[in-house]
Amino acid sequence: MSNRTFTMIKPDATSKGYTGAILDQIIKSGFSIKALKWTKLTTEQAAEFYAIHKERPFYGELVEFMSSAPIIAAILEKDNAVSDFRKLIGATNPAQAEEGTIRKKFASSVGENAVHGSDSDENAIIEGDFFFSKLERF
Ligand code: FUP
Repeated sequence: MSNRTFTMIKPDATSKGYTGAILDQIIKSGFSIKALKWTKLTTEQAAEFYAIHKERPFYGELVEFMSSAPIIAAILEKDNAVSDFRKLIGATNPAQAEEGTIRKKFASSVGENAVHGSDSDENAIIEGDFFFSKLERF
């Protein structure tokens, strides 16, 4: 079990000014930041990042949304990081997310759901490597 996960604060949340509050909740929940970047994905980069969902009906919308405004990308560290972070963010659909979770507080729909959290240790590594070089993580 790895102690690192990868997250993005998505365009809906950065546009609404939730970046600081979300980072604050992440840090107060015991995660430490090992890499952090404010950037904006091109449609090509968003398409590559979400290539695993290529066949899903929402893929085009997802790629367009994820490249519509700046995002925060980060690598986070904590014991049991992947699973604890998924608990902290809540269900993909904010309507089903538990009270107090980041998606319950800051997300508006299943598409515009404020944050991404890796779903496995393997994907956490792949996703972190997508955004960060060795020189950018500590
Ligand atoms: P999650 O792992 O919770 O981010 O959710 P998924 O891997 O199932 O979905 C990845 C992203 O696709 C979600 F963050 C938002 C988007 N999505 C939609 O836009 N519509 C859907 O019906 C399901 C997911």
